[in-house]
Amino acid sequence: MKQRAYEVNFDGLVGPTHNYAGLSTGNLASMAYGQTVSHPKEAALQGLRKMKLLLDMGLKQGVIPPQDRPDLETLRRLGFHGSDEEVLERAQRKDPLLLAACWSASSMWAANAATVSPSADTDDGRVHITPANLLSQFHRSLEYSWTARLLKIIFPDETVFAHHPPLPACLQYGDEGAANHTRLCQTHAEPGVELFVYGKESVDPPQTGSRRYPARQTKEASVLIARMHQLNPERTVFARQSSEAIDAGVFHNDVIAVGNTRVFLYHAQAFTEGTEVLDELKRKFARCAEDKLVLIEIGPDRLSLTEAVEIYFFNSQMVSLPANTMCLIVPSECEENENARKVLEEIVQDDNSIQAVRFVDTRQSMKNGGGPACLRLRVVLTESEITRIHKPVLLTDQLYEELVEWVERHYRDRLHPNDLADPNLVEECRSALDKLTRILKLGSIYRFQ
Ligand code: SUG
Repeated sequence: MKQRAYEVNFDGLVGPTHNYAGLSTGNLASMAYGQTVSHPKEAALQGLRKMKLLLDMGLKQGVIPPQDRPDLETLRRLGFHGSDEEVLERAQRKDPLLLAACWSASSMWAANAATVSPSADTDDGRVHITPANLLSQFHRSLEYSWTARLLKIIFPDETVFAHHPPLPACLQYGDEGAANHTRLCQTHAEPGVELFVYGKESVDPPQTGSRRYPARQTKEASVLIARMHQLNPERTVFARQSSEAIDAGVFHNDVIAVGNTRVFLYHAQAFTEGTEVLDELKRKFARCAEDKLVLIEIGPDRLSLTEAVEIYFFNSQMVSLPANTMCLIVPSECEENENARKVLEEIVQDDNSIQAVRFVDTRQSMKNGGGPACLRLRVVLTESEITRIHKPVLLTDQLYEELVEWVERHYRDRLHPNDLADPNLVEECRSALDKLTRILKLGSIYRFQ
């Protein structure tokens, strides 16, 4: 008999250096809130509460620890010398944006950590994992080498987990991970259709594509990942984001579409040649599933692109509950928006398995352009694969309590980009992360350890 499989959401734990530096062009929230005060403690607690909510719903939830910041090694490589204190002070004076990039807690958006294909979809029956190179933003490109090491620690057994290196670091292969990847299937245990969404292609003639803001994911990257993951072309779909969407602030596809098992919820303006994409999805889905694919399209008359981006309506998590129904975990900004409330009511009334909506407060993350779905990396695992992972990162009631206490003890209430030259903050972060590795039983994973 086929083993059961579960979607395990691994959320990025918000790091103690969570700040608003305005680093991401095309991410409207990051641009709007840059250089304002952040609240790291509240940010981390909001993230933990969301994880606990899923745990309480009977779902499996994992934790991905934050990266070691500031990245002093990079600051030194880029020409700032002296003691730690001198490096910080000089970088603050000469290049405050570079300094902020090296302090960014951006690895919290675990949807960008990697692309993961479950074993049911791959030729060799292993779970395939490719860390994203995140080339399009300098501060995010600092994440991938450590992410690759960490994922090998969390998913250690190479007979079960196939780890690929991040794609070569060149523009043509810009990859942003699972934020542009959706899997549709009958049940998590069965082979599914993997949808890869990209924003540009290197053969694009000049003057095509988005005008106001840059596209991040390339088609070449998506195609390479599908090949490396040994996916069946009959169950793989590539779709291009519409330039309109990118120019409205949709820097990743998970800002405008979300899917789970046999349900796909998306905005009508999400894709270029949307009708062809949906036809291909339906056709390929029909070959591997008993049920029909449920497509929930939201047109601009119900929610405009601008509004959808403002409240991150589609950056919701769509999860299967143990009782065979689904729940949408939606940013609390949607609760305050009349159009969004109406659309949600209609979705729940329609015949589509989604029977509940839960609003979550992720406002601290949202001010940097990261909603509930950005904070998690979905990993579909069979029962026996779950037994092969590093289990101390799986959330339990006790781990939740320990992490809350750890945040309360180590995190600052407020942080402004001007605070990033403070050498005390370096020590505070190291002592926090050192303690965290003990809580999560990870050994010495940080450079300073
Ligand atoms: O890459 N923001 C992140 C948000 C990532 C959201 N992820 C998904 N949609 N899956 C980004 O733009 C802002 C950092 C700053 O401005 O301080 C930032 O990196």
